Amino acid sequence: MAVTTTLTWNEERSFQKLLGNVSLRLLYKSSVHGRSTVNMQNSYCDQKLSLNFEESRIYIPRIFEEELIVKSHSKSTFLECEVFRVEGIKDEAGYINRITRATQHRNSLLADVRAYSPYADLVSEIRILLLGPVGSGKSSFFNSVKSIFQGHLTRQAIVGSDVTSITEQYRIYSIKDGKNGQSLPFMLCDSMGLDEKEGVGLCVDDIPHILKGCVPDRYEFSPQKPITPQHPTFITSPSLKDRIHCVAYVFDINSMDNLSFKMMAKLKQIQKEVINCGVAQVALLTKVNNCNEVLQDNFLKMNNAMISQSQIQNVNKILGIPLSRILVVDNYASEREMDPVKDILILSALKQMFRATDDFLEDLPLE
Ligand SMILES: Nc1nc2c(ncn2[C@@H]2O[C@H](COP(=O)(O)OP(=O)(O)O)[C@@H](O)[C@H]2O)c(=O)[nH]1
Ligand SMILES: [Mg+2]
Repeated sequence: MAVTTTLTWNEERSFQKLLGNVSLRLLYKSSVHGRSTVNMQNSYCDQKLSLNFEESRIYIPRIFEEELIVKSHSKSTFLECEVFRVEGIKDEAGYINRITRATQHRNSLLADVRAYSPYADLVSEIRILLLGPVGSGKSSFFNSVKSIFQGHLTRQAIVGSDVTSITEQYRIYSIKDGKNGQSLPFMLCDSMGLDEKEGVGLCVDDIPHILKGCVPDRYEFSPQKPITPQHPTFITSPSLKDRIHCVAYVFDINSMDNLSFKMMAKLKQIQKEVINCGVAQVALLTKVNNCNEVLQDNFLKMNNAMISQSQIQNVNKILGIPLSRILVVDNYASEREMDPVKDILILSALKQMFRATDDFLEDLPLE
């Protein structure tokens, strides 16, 4: 009689989905095949996955714990142990079709971004300033964009929210297309995070100087002391190319519903400076965890359900930014591989930033 799994139909489906819609073949079942470690290892498992059985306890070598994303505390016991072989991606429910279409769409967006040239060639590279609370994903957004153009995951900017990884330097990042390629027509400016407390985080008085292009790359922010024209590296007569052309307010989408009153007040204060400078504005919501459901089937538009989410409505209300300029992404954080659907959101966000910037450039008074 064929040996069958103890998983319910639903459990098996979610297991398959978790592994990327694979098909699974049951190779071993402890209640049928016994608990002989040697037997199981020799017959079924490659050397990498060596599970040891002793009195129904499962031991996973420490070095594989991380890879398998499990914690095998020495006390874990099991009722049944089943070993499956992953037999490739299942050609069902349009899975392959969807990935193929996502990859095609990603590639066409990538071509659009590569081909961008700022309005009327007024500048060769536009500058996009990332502004937002500490931990909202500003540095990760830069890393994600860079990863897409490098073709593999990179982590140039330090990320994280412990004291040592908080961005304190102003960084103006230029990104190359491929390892030895040309610089792309945009730069991402990563700033120190905002804090609701006065005298902590990026200083509001620094904002106009950043926007006008007076603050140099690698300037060390000092939360209680804004930069002044007396600073030795202050750029006294910046030109259009040195200016910020677009501000992206970056928020963790999950924290949007409980932004403190003080943080909102600070944001308003900052936005006043941005509006005074006439710079383009977009909002970038990060840490969207249902990346796959965010886009409609053709990948071209966001799902209406997504648009009506309260977090997006909130940004629209607080900052008055139109819905089409509220962009959602899921940055590369702890992934091991690139994902075309993540790339689609990141590249679409960049494209919208370019559109906003072009509107700003077109609107500049003729000089
Ligand atoms: N899951 C997920 N994690 C993110 C995302 N963006 C950032 N993170 C994580 O959030 C933390 C703070 O990110 P970081 O880029 O340093 O934020 P910053 O202070 O705004 O520069 C890090 O641990 C990141 O790995 C995202 O879109 N999705
Ligand atoms: Mg940072």
